[in-house]
Amino acid sequence: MKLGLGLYRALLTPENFRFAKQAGATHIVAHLPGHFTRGDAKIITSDNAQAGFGISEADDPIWTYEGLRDLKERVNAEGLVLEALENFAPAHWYDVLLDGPQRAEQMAHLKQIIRDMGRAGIHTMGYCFTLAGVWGRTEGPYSRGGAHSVGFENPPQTPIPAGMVWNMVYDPDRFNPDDPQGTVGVVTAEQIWQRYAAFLDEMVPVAEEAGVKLALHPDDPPLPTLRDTARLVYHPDHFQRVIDLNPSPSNTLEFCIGTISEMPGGDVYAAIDRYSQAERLAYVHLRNVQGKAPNYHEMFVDDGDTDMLRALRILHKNGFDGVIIPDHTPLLECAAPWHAGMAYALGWMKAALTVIESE
Ligand SMILES: [Mn+2]
Repeated sequence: MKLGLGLYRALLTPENFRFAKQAGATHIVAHLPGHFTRGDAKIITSDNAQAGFGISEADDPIWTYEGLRDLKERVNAEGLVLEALENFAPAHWYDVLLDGPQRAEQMAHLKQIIRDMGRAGIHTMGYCFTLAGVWGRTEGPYSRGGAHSVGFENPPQTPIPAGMVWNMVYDPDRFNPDDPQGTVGVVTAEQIWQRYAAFLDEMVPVAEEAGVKLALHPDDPPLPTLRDTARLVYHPDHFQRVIDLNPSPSNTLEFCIGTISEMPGGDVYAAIDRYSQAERLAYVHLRNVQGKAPNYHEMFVDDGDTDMLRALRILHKNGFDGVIIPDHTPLLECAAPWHAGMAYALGWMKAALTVIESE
């Protein structure tokens, strides 16, 4: 297995690439949409603001062939591999998710992104096919020693305001959380699976030709519906339905152990065993959690419901040789909370891999 670090858009700097390398990582996953920074010190993947994770920008030049090629060159220049991109910008595919009037145009753009990735030599695209996205999280001193992390505490749910999808605003003119100009409305399980199947049917052949794997992240929080919209993968068995939709090796999983452990009725070890044996994991998010949806808190990697050493041993036993990254981690109380949290997780993971691979 290989150790990687996920970096948000604003963190894709030479300094952070060197930080990753110094902490033992060899691979980078670039999470492109989103504004997960507030000030220099505080970076946490939660936002109580009504605008969710912020405004999704459609015209970020990183999404062109040249932008992707330059990103890869910058990562390579520090002696690292750019393993994957994570998540299309909501502004690029809201009507794919909503089955709206610009769907065809947006699908054509997503296909172009996949072709450009292949041409630039970036071979995995992580994505999450979700309408409500990661919504409703709280933030507090939930982790060991009062370290700040995020959680979900079964909040009262409001419909998704028009102009928002994936917990980001794609149309600032329409979006008004105080006086919504309509809502996304109810989306049934049948509708979301239909939309997802249509997406896969069109995207998988393009991904195969480009030499790119599409890697689906499960719904976080894993609930049957969120804000009136049905979710795809909220139990480990649902991954099988995803695979059965299209057996292509380009149809893979962004295997988030944190989200899986939050799934009511799921067995995280059985799920890891099943899907790693099936060789369906593109890469792995390692995150520990206490509790299950709809009530859980994120914890340090060594301090939650999942025995991470056992989880990693199962991956190793099944020959998984891909990249594992810390997902999110609690913030360590110091001058660089996010970096310290990530360095802690990476150090623990590197030690765990050293032990497992020497057994
Ligand atoms: Mn994840």
